[in-house]
Amino acid sequence: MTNEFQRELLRRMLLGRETERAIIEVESHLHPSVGEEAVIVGAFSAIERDDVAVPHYRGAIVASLTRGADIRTLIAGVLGRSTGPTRGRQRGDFCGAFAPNFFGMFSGTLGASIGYATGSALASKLDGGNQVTVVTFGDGTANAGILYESLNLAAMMRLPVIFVCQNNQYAVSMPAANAIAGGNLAARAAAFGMPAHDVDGNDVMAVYGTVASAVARARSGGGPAFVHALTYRQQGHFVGDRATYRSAEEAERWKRRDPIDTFARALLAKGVMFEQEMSALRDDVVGEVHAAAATARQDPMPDPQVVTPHLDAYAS
Ligand SMILES: Cc1ncc(C[n+]2csc(CCOP(=O)(O)OP(=O)(O)O)c2C)c(N)n1
Repeated sequence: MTNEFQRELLRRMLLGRETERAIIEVESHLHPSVGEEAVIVGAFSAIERDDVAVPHYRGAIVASLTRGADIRTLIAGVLGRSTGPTRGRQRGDFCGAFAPNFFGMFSGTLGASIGYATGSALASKLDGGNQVTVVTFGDGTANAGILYESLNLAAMMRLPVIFVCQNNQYAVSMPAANAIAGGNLAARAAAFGMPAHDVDGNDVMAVYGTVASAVARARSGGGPAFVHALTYRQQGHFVGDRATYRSAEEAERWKRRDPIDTFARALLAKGVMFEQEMSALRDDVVGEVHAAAATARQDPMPDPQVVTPHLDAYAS
């Protein structure tokens, strides 16, 4: 992997984290993905422009930016401004950007997006195209029945889809350790006869490498694969959740393994980047995000007539 690409992976993680931080200053309807950026950036950097991205709702913003979404429009959309992609009809972090080959969690129903991803891979296969779909989902969502229907169909039809479990160890307040029978998600997927990998979800290079090989295999007709990436949700389930259901020591231990800090340290140690270059990169990212957020925040909220036209029917 080139030095330039390693720097780009770091930039994407910084950009995602800083964007969530800027949004949280004004909007509390957000499910922070702080600590999980290596899975999101690693997985969605491993596909090409024409491939299909189906992100978990947590991290949809980071995934959108990784796929090249316009940051100002993205922030305006999350803030429900009239300049957003739906002109204010949709707000919040579930959908990320509205972009080609990008599926948000449009229904609010967890697991549905695994079905969209499998359908997308089926469409690529039926069309004779060579698009690959990558889908991410949480450990809680990994217990949904639709995952197992999808693994079965994908394996039987050798569909070009990579299932990536972004295991942040909690589903709201439920620890994964108390919810996953057998305790081994990769073993479940392997039972469907597809390659299943366990990867360090705080190591962006490891996630990228594992997903990129699975994508190459799928593109050449080898069928689906499953990647279980273990990471940690550093913040609460939503902004304002104080996460009192877990110990401060546990959170602190994982914070020391923060994926951005560890990758930044590794790039410095390997001489891929120098201190000055890295602080310039951080400053650039902060500047870009703050310029975009400042202008998006000034944008008007939508006209109530635009977002609730149906209310007229009740008024008359
Ligand atoms: C089918 C369904 N069941 C329950 C919910 C409520 N719900 C929203 S987020 C969440 C936790 C999901 O956990 P996980 O898949 O691990 O993702 P994380 O929030 O940890 O990123 C739950 C249960 C939902 N949205 N959809």
